[in-house]
Amino acid sequence: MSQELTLYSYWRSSSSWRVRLALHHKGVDFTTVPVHLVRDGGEQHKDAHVARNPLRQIPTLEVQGKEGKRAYISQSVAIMEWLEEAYPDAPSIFPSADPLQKALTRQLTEIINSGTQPLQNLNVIQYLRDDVGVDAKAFCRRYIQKGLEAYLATLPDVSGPFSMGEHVSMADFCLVPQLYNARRFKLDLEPFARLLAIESACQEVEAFKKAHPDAQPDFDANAPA
Ligand SMILES: N[C@@H](CCC(=O)N[C@@H](CS)C(=O)NCC(=O)O)C(=O)O
Repeated sequence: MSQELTLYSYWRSSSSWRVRLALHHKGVDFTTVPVHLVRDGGEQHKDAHVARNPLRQIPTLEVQGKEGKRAYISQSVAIMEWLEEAYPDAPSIFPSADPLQKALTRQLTEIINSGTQPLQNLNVIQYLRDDVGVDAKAFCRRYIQKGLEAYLATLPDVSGPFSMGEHVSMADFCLVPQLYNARRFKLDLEPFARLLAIESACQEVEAFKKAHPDAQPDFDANAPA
């Protein structure tokens, strides 16, 4: 399938990073349109973006819909699953076609996607900090820790450097950005040696180099931590 894809993204958005990983892993060309999550109150709240993503989040992928109309897909996991189906001949985001291996990959994916990242998202931090008046960073750190503990405990007993064994997968696409966020929230990662070893293996893979926040067109070296 050949079509123009546009990714609405922010350089250090972990969910956008997952999608960049899947795109580079599959070798699919795309154009990045940065949506700055902080500047000017946050571009995710502008009408043009809300029309693309009513939850006021990124990523959103703009694709070719029916009869040449553009369509928008939000939710990083839905986007990665769409890529898998739209580009079946490109490298898979699953370790194998075996249904159990796919389910185990999705399980790890959801530990990050549903069980961890939403509890440390920007709008949650802003609400806790500005409206509730609690230590938002401590809250986020707690839930990132719980998420990573669950991920570690759930990892299958397989040989190979990646979460699902010999093949990089969608689970790794979620884990690596979440570890980056863990560092931003100053979580002690010492108890997570196996996760750090997976991260090191991933960092050697070309897709991970291309998708890294520092390599994005909107990367800002002076952004506050
Ligand atoms: N489940 C969603 C999560 C998307 C999400 O939380 N995006 C964050 C950046 S990583 C965002 O846009 N936050 C904006 C805000 O909180 O205002 C997905 O996987 O795409």
